[in-house]
Amino acid sequence: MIDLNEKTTILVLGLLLVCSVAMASTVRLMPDGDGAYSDWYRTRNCAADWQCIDEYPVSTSDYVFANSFGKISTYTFANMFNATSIDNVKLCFYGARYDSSHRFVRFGFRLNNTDYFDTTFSLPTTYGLICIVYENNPATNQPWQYGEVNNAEAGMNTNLPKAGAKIAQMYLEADYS
Ligand SMILES: [Ca+2]
Ligand SMILES: [Ca+2]
Repeated sequence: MIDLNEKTTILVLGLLLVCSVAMASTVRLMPDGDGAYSDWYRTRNCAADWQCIDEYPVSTSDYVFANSFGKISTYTFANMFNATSIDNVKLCFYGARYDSSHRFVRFGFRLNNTDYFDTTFSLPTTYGLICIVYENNPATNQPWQYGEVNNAEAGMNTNLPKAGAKIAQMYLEADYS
């Protein structure tokens, strides 16, 4: 039922799939500056907000925090180099609830001066790492381009009831080939 050309096509597609899986890499992009918003507070042992959350591996001795409605902070991140294909971008943060009555946070991106805070979490009592996977750029609903990743800000807001958290680390990870 499958003619030779179709078999060849299937074989080539299979090899391409194997090659792309084999060549996929991951780059981690740490914060390198404060973004458009900086409403969250920082512990006194870091000179700027972003310097509380930019270390890897994580240190919880410095962090940013908020425990009231309407606080937004975003950060800029180190750039990645030219990648032909980006499979996904993960927004990762190491966080804990502020206290039992301040535990919800909304995470997301700021892209081209527009906010996309679309993922809400109830954070755990003790610190934990959570990564949100964005297969597409939320501004375009298309696969990410590396220039879009480089220009992205990401962060969090407390624009919901019972909001509050401590964030000790944040970074982006891109799977690319
Ligand atoms: Ca950047
Ligand atoms: Ca920290």
